Amino acid sequence: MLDQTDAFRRQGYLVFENALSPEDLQMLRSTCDTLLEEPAHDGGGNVHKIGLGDARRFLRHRHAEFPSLENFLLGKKIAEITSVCGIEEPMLFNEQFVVKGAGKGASFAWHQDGAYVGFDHTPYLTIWIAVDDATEENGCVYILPRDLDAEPGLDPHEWQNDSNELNGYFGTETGTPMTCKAGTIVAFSSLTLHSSGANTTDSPRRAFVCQYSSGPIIDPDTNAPKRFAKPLRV
Ligand SMILES: O=C(O)CCC(=O)C(=O)O
Repeated sequence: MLDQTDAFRRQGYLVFENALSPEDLQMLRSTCDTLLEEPAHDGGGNVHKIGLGDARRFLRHRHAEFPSLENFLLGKKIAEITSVCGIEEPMLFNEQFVVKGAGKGASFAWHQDGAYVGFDHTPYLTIWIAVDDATEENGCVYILPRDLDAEPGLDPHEWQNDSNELNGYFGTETGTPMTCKAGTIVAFSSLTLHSSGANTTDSPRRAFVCQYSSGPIIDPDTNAPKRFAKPLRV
């Protein structure tokens, strides 16, 4: 485990293949499909409206309505992953499905997740879960490996009005494609630059993203936790 924790610090991400039980994968699929029946909207953020209708949908913050999802989010598998990635006192900070529509699914520009927070905070962990197989054709995630101790900060990001997103990398590297089977977890730091491609296939590409901080992330404007601050139940 120390080796894995060290690898996470040195490259900014870890991949866990076959990480989900068939039951949890099915639960994520059915929850996502239930939410997809609702009309598409702008992604829901107060500051950043990153949704693009059916092309890039963010189905967010609904776990309290789905007890099996909440159990998963606060349960044993998440405890294992957060522990390996060095998150102490893990708390659920944020969660959302990310769905790229069939044949027209939009890409997502290079960014560090922490750039979307909007104020200084301790870096946190993003757990990205393939709900469908992820391929370069259907919009898999790409990662730029990062040594988290050598490069501990946020890079400058620019808001792009045409594509409703922040862009935080303007170089030429193409990144490492996270092609994987459904049920794989890619865990990366909120400092790790990542992007995702367009979905050119004729099926939607579903993923689930949940994020864990070490203790709450307090919004200085409200003095209250931003989004969630739910401790694990294990
Ligand atoms: O699932 C994707 O396409 C990427 C999602 C992502 O980058 C994010 O939620 O920060």
